Formats: sequence, structure tokens, C-alpha cells
Amino acid sequence: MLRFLTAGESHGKGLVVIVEGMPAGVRIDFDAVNEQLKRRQGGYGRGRRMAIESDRAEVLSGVRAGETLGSPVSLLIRNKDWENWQQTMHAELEPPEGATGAQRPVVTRPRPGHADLAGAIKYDRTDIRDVLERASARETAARVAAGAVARQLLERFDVEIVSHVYRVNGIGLDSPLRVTFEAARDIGADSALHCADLDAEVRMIAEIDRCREAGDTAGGAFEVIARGLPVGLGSYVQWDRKLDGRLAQAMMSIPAIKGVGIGIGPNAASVPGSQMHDEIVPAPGRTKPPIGVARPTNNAGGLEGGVTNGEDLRISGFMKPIATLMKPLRSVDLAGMNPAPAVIERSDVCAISAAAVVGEAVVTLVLADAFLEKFSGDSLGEIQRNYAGATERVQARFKTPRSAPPTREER
Ligand code: EPS
Repeated sequence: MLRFLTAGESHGKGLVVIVEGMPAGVRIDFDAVNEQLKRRQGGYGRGRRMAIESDRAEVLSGVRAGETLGSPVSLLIRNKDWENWQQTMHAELEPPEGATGAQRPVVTRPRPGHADLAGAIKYDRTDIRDVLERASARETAARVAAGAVARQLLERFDVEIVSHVYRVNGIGLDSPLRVTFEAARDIGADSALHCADLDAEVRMIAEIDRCREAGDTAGGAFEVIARGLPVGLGSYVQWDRKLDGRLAQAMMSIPAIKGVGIGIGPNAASVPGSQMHDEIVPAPGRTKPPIGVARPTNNAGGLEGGVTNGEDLRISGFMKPIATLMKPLRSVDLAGMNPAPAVIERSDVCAISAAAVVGEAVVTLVLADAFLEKFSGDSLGEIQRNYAGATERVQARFKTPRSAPPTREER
């Protein structure tokens, strides 16, 4: 089992994540972790906060001489912006001596679409800052760091996880399945919007500019694709073991995600069975995975019955527009219960590229958990042996193509 917990406020000292269940003996490349954090910070439409931060993870535990120990891996990402918030975000009763930054006024005008109103009522806070600090998508930096650690386990088994953005508001591609795994993998690190289709990207960027000029915000859609997964992660035998359900929960937990699609996604409701299901054809000699069959299409997105079926796993996330509008929507000032425009906090116009990187991270964490469930072990070596044993069984089954099912005697 692989699990993780995060902590940290957006303008507090920093973010912390504890990843538990990483087996011992996995080599950790810290640059690779920081590279993922850098990717999350980028993308067209991000706000000024990203110019302040240059996120890096400090390892506090669980790794020694570059290898995991099997103990919890804990990571710290410091907030550079803390310098500007000490007078407002101090943990002590009063600001400690030398606290820097300004003392900010209390926030009392909740933003429609953010956690502000529900959070202030639920936790009985008069200053909405107590809610928005934790509800902020800043927390996703911690998840990206955790995902970058889990990714290094899956990479040992040739699993690759990539993503691409395919829509901003209504602009872009109609289906993510038009983008191949290779096209998504080859998107450059310097890509403005992490989109595989350059023509669509130009139109999507224009839409973000239009929103910015109008004091508005933009949402969008992205897809995560995982290649190299073995057949049999997840299970159909119990509701909470279905991998599609577990992945959907993880995706929906990303701030602003309002929908999830697997493969063809919601369009599955609009096509007849003959156009939906992925036919099975012989593929003798197929090695990755060694199952002797292949699918000419992948509308199912690599999952049937909540189990990986050997095709690329494809999962989309649908993001609503950011809740902070520079031309604010109507709200109520909770201090006097009078109508008032929603508060304006510094924010992004569009964070869809960041959401794609976070999507990769949460998908990686769920897949690593499912992987460890199937090939479980306390050390990398033990997992490798279990994986090799399972692969051998599948290989043996498909080695000699059978024209008819085995008879009772043969069995
Ligand atoms: C974010 C940091 C935040 C926001 C954004 C995500 O920083 P700040 O509030 O200082 O500008 O830019 O959060 C939101 C859009 C939100 O609604 O909470 C980050 O690190 O990703």
C-alpha cells in the first residue's frame, strides 16, 4: 500500500508531504522531483505568485544515500512568499518580533466557486483567510512532489506517465483520443500550454488572453496517459477495488476538477456498442504486455471491469474556471450581511497546464498503490521477483497460440 498526507497553507512557511509505503531500495533522483515541481509552476495563464516561487523539495526522511529505506518519505517545500505574510500568517498568538510582510485585512466576501463560504460556515471562521489558505491549489505542489517519488518506483518497471492539455473553455480538440501517447510525450518542456496540437494551442492561448482582458477566468480539459502497465491492476470483484473508481476519486480531489472521463469518457453515452467497444485481434509476439492480443482502438482507456487490460491508460480531467475573478461576481459581505462584490485575491487566469501536471501526479500515486497491491514487497528486489513471476505466467499462457480451448484432460 502507498498512501500520503499533505499539510501546509498557501502563505504559511511551507508545504509538507509524507509518503508511506515506498519500498526500500528505490533510487531517488532529487532533480527529477524538482523538475516535476517546476513543470507545475509553468503554463500560460498563471498568476504573479509563480514568479515569486521556485519550488524545490527538501527531503526530511526516508531516503539515505540516494535510496529509499522503506520508512516514510517526508518532503518539505518552502514558500518563498512567507517573507511577505509573516504578519498575517504567524502561528503564535501575536506576530513574533521581526515578523515581515504586511498585516492583511480580514476576508469577509466569499468568492462563488471557491471553498470560502462553505468552509467559513463549516469551520466557524470569521476570517475567510482561514479557509482559503488551505483550500488553495498551492497544496498541489506537495502532491506533485509525492507523485514524483512514486513515479521513480513505476519507472523501474518501464511505466511512463505523460499528459496533454486539449481544451480551454470550449476551445480546442473535441476528443483527447486524437492525441497519441507519443505526441503527448514529445511536448517540449517549454511548451506554452502543454498542448500537442499547435494550431489548437494558439486558439486556446487567445481564449486565455480574452478572459484576462475581460477580468474573467478560464477552465479546460487535460488527459493523463500511462503506458507500460501490466494487465491486472485493480479488480472487478469489489466496488472499492475498481481502479477506474480509485483514479476518478484521485482526479476529482484536485481543486477545480468537476468531471473525469476514462478513454472516450462521457461520449460513451452517445455511441452504440459497435462504435464503443475495442475489438480484440490476435497479436502473436506482442511483448508489452505479453498477452498475444491487441486492440485497434482504445475507447475504454485501458480499463475494463475496473482492471488494466494492457492498453494505454487514458484519463481526462475537466477543470472549471478559476474562482477568483478580477471583475468579481455578486456575493454577500458576511460581516454585515450586505450585498457586495466577491473578494479579489491574487490568482491565475487559467491553470490548466498545472492541473495536467497535478493529474499526472495523482494518477501516478494511485497506480503505484495498485502496483504494490499486486506485486507487493518491502524492498524493490522483492517486488521485482514478484513482477517477474507474474509476467512469466502470462508469457507461458500465450506462448503457444491455441486454436481451441484446452480439453478437460489437457487442463
Ligand atoms: C497556487 C498558488 C496561489 C494561487 C493559486 C495556486 O498563490 P496566491 O494565492 O499567492 O496567488 O496562485 O491558487 C488558486 C488559484 C486558488 O484559487 O486557490 C499554486 O501554487 O499553484
